[in-house]
Amino acid sequence: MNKKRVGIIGAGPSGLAQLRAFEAAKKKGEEVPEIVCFEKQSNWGGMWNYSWRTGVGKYGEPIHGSMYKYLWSNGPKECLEFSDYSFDEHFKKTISSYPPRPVLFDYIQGRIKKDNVRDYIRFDTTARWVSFDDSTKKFTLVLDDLKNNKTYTEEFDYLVVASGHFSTPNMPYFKGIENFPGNVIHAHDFRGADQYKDQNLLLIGSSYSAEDIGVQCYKHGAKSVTLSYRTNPIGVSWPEGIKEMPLVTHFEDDIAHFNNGETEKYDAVIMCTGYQHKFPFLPSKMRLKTKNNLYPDNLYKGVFFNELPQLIYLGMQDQYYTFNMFDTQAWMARDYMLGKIELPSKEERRADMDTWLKRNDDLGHGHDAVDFQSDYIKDIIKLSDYPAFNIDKVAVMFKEWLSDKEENILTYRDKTYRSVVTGTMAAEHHTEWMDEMDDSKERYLNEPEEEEPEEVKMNVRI
Ligand code: FAD
Ligand code: NA7
Repeated sequence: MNKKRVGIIGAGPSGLAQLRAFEAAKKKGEEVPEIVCFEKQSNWGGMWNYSWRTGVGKYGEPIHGSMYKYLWSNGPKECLEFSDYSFDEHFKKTISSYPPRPVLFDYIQGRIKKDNVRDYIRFDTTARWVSFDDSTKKFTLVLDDLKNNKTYTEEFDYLVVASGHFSTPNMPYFKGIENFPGNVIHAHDFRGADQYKDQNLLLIGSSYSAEDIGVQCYKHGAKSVTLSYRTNPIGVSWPEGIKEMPLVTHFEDDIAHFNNGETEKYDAVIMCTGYQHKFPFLPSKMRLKTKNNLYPDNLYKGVFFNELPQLIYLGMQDQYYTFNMFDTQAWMARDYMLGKIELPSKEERRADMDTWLKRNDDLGHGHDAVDFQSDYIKDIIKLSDYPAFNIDKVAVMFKEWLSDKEENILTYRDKTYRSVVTGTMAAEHHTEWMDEMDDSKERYLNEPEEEEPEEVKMNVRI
């Protein structure tokens, strides 16, 4: 009999989790299907694979990356640690709770390099279109080999969509913005705070991007930062130089008008207005249609597309948990594809989703939302052999993280947390985050040499 075939779109943390899940089964002697992962970039890591480019890449594909220079983890690393590959195992030393992007990228790669899964990935290959044949129950993928400028098709029994959902900007229009004389971009194209030094900046939005880009620009020398909110302000106690204002109504040249009647002049605008779930390679009936929230509708157990469970989506929820959630999803999805998990009827799946959707509708912010996602992970982790980790303790850490940010948005990254995987307490970083202008892995992992005292230097000169 022919082996079943699994196609994975995307080699970011979610797609890599799927590859790792199959490798784990293989190591236990289980027979696994033939797997091919398609990645439109030249390397793995998804968002964590930093791109200095904006707009399009060297083959004319839209740039996927939304991360920027000086990006540091925005939550404690202890909340995302792989439970089968600890930070201690990777770095062989104790590191702080909030590493910069290159350090987390290194960690992601460390686990996957242990297995020879790179061979499963076809880089520089974009999934262009998907169709499903109801009689053969197979997917046909139209793929573009970008390097060789060639289109070809392949058939799969299961399709895993791991293409991420923080890449296609949601870019609202505000009257008069077309005449704004300064720079107007979306957070997706923000590549670092340097260029905003000495500027008066307006950021529209009041979630993670607005918070972090605002703080980054403040840290790197912006003259002032205003965050404009539509529904709720972020509401932490901001330092002098950052403030929150209600929503912009319109612009007159470089002047923004706010809906409380106030006006202010700005040098640049950054839309921190979130992202669209965008799947240009999927026909409407297979496409997940959702806003960014903790329980997108039509995904049973958060991953199986209810109309067609052979179509699996990973990492499509808004995220408190990241790497460890993608893992629990990927392990469960693997066991379904291996025939070890049988799904209930479509109606039963609908009823299960409805229960979660109802709870999601009634959710408050903060702690409630953390508990919701923790319960979701508890619900699915029991379906596979993904190594258990103390989810309740991670939930407590998330809640402390929320309080740390409220207490001081500039210093929360100096706090340390204890790993639920190894029990190790994180080290304090050698430099306080507000004084740390270098986000390189080398600088992060090595204690900087102490500056010679001034009198020694003077002696040398004499
Ligand atoms: P992605 O990382 O987006 O990877 C998707 C992959 O699919 C990409 O490699 C892409 O090239 C590929 N792809 C897309 N379409 C196609 C196609 N048609 N054909 C082939 N390949 C395709 N999480 C944290 O835990 N901590 C943080 O501090 C943090 N900070 C963040 C900051 C920013 C600015 C953003 C945008 C996100 C941040 N996140 C953070 C969340 C982050 O999205 C996740 O950590 C993680 O990257 C999601 O993994 P993913 O694999 O689902 O998606
Ligand atoms: P989010 O978390 O989806 O937040 C989007 C924000 O944009 C949110 O505050 C929205 O306000 C706001 N928004 C959306 N549309 C508008 C309009 N039209 N006008 C004003 N404000 C608007 O996206 P982020 O980019 O912050 O975070 C995504 C990921 O990137 C996250 O995982 C981080 O780790 C990094 P609302 O509250 O809906 O009124």
